[in-house]
Amino acid sequence: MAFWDQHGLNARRLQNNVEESKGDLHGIQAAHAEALLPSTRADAEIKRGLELGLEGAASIGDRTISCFSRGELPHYAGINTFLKMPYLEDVRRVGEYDAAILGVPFDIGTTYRSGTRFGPQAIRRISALYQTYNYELGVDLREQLKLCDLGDVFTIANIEKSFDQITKAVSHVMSQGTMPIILGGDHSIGYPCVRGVAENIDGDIGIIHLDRHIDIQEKDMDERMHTTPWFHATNIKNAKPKNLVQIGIGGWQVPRAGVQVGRERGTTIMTINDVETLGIDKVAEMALEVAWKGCKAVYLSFDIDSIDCGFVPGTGWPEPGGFLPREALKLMQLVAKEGLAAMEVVEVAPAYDISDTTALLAARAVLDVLATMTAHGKIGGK
Ligand SMILES: [Mn+2]
Repeated sequence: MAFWDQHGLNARRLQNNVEESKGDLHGIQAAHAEALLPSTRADAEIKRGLELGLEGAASIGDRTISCFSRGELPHYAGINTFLKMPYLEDVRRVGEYDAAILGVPFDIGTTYRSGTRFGPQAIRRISALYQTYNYELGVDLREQLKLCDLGDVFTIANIEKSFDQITKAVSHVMSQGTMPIILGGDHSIGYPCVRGVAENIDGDIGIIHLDRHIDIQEKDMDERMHTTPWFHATNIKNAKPKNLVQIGIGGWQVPRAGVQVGRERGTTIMTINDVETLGIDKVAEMALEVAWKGCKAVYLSFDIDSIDCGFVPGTGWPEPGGFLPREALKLMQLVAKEGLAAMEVVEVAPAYDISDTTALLAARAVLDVLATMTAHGKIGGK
């Protein structure tokens, strides 16, 4: 039998196998799972749009289209909140929501390029590209989660006073039983954010930190800059350094002052080399074990510069050799399965971004975390 004949037989056999076993494919299972999701809130959004935005012109055949855009469509229209979720002007009502987006337009803690004060705006704007449904995760956030956008914290040109504003804002959201999702801003905000979360936890809190930088020296140029959040966060009584996991650290931008503190305090540090050797599943398992040990809650800090700078040019201290986007997304999904008290995405600087890819990945991280927590029953139900 000629080689090509044999090849043809194998191909036919493979085709038969695929037909028999394709039900095992994630892709096929996800397609079936979609049928079980409700569309109640999507229908309500269309009804509301027709009421508030008037019915479409007579020539438009699709009668779900309103005259003024008042919902998800078109994706290029509208005044952008995060994922076009409701803007909650009255922050006293935040307890009605499962999770709340809050922007922290703050970048005076930067030590090289500034510009992350425009991070929240950029992330919100490009988040309009996304639907509320994710095929692989089988979740429709609009239907399964009550999410609002609180707008931004009023930060000023003073690091310490801004920290107090940030802590007060985050603590308020936490105190109402709502998960804060913080859009930075530079990484100095990690400290006041954790402070606001920790004071609402009856017990210890662990921190999972994705970064190329160690960010744990006491001061930088005499101030508490974005190189310092974990020094101060792990001074908080119920945020102990033994529960801080730092993943993706490495390269030529890790100051020795920070390395010394990490060593002295005994934080758990994993390089990209560790990630490559162990694999994402094992890294997530170890991170969860360390962060949750003796703790009641875990905080996730995602520095966008933990990703290889080829994917995220829009950041203050770009560094090659970090995570691939899908590695970081997978890692965050795996840690979100166990539940998170709060999450921050920091260091998006849109002035240096190209085609919004940096801001897009920041939005994507938030969505993946929320969807994973929803799928695993760790959030939702309000
Ligand atoms: Mn960093």
